[in-house]
Amino acid sequence: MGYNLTQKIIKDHLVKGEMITGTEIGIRIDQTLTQDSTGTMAYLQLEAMEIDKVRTKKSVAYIDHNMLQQGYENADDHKYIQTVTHKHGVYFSRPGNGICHQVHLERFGVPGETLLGSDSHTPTGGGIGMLAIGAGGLDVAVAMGGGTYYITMPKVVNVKLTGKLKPFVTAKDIILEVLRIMSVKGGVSKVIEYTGEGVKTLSVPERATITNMGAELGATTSVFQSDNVTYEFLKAQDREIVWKELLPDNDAVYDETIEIDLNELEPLVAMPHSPDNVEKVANLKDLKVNQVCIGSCTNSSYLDMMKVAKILKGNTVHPDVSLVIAPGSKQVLNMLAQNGALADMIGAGARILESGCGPCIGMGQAPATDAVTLRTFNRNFKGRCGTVSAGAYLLSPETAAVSAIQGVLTDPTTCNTDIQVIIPDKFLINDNMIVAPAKDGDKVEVIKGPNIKPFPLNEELKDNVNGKVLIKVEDNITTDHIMPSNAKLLPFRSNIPHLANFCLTPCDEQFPARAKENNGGMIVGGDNYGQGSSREHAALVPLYLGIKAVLTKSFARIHKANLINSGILPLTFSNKDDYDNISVNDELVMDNTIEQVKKDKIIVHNKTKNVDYVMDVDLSDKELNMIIAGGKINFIKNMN
Ligand code: MIC
Ligand code: SF4
Repeated sequence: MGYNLTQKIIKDHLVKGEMITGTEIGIRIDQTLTQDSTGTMAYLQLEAMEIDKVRTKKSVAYIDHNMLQQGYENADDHKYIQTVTHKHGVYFSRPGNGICHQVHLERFGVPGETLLGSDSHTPTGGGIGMLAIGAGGLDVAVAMGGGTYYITMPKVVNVKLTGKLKPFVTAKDIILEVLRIMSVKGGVSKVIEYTGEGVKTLSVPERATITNMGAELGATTSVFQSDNVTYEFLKAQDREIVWKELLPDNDAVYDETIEIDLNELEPLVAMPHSPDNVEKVANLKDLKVNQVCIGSCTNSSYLDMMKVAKILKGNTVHPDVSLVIAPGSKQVLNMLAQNGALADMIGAGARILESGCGPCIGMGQAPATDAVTLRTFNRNFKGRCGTVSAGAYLLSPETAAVSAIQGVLTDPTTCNTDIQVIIPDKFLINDNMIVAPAKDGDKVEVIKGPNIKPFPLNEELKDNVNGKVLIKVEDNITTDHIMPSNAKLLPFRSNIPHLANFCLTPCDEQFPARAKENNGGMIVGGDNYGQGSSREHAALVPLYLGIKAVLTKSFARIHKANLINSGILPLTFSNKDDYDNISVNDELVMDNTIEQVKKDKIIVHNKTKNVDYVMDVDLSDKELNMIIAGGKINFIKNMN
């Protein structure tokens, strides 16, 4: 029996366990990446673990999220990350150099290697044939120290692509189609592997658009083969030396197969407020548009930007539309500036933003009240754009650009501009915004401004865990709900006490006050609780507020790991109907907790309603020990 790509890479990196689906395995991590909004925490944790020098093949710290210096806070974070990385052997990508995933693909990604990143869109690296996984900052810090990364051996889904995309139908439409088919929880515990003849027709940036937004499926990661197309991309980046061929075996076996005929695909759009709420653009045409944003780690490559420039050239952005464009990296922006495409964008009235995440994470460009905003991004959760009443639609750069001119959502296949762009033979290579780590790290002083506060640590698990239900939320609650991020909050990513005042406020304004009044308690959630961002703040802030357990129908992968790392019990209802029978303010009691959790099940007694719930404790032995120790840092300390 042959291996698929996922199995091949895992096999090469397997340190613990066996490749048996559903069991825990440990893999060696070759590369790590962090970005600034999760990075401060990751490096504080690296320091707390007393790791002198990173032990990976390459670790890179990017500054791309927190780019509005409204006050000293962001600048403090940047200074801290720059100095701490310089000291500990990490490459530092300066603000302005671009979005982590775009730059990593261009300048660092290596086919067949593993990449762990403190950002949920790390799977972008799957476009170049990496096994690239998003995780909480603490897991990335451990990997930087040479520690093994543990995951559940995933199922592997074969998405077989046949045929070829029609003009103006794009890679974004492929991933939107996969989201339509699988939904935002369809990828949990799975790796999505793309195969079939259609793969050869897709360039590396197109493949990366698809693997990037695989995060929205809840998948562990997504991966493409490394072939001739990969070679050509790496050669144009002057990095063909790192290329190696990586193909699935002819008799590779998959757990599921989905077939998509690229010839049949049409331009698609994800409607508010979920990336899987997919509809054909043609069915929504003439929707009046107020704002169009082009960029983000999903769609900001040179290829995307050139197509947009060709569409905009000689046209004018509709008077009722604000069009903003953020090219993904300095390389892309510089090339557009040199070849005149930037002038075509500016000439049409586009507002050019710096190369960073910007509006994707609500760092500026919040749309007007009730606005319709078209975005080439990957998430359209309610309020993420900065305006709760606005509706965000996710689509391709081509659809976005054509619609920006028309002022209404427009099917781009009706356009007859020639937008053919091929990957250049040589990209513009200038790594002058990447700072290599210090040769003599000991001499580097780490600078921590007043915005950098210590992170909270949990206590050992108690034998009796009691508390009130402080909130009950529905299915698919995102980490954007649990720990909102926007221009006002992002500067406080290293200040947990401040962030705690905003925890779960999009669901219930009173939650932080109630949690404080009651000295903590429990959270009750539905299915896929904690989907979305990798931010461990969505666990650290509940920890700070005294949350002891989260009871749900099911969890999203990264958030569950972050809860365990923080020593908060993640429990799932054995009988999902029990969810209906639990209310806010109910008093819950767990007796003999330690004894019970070891048995994979725990009885939670609802004192108010006088009923018992059987909760599943789905933890590996290692995770169980972390929970008992009061989180990963305590667990590591106890081992030493
Ligand atoms: C996101 O897209 O939600 C973010 C902001 O990039 C997050 C990371 C963070 O919250 O800092 C992610 O995707 O992990
Ligand atoms: Fe940045 Fe948006 Fe990508 Fe997150 S999804 S890394 S905020 S561009």
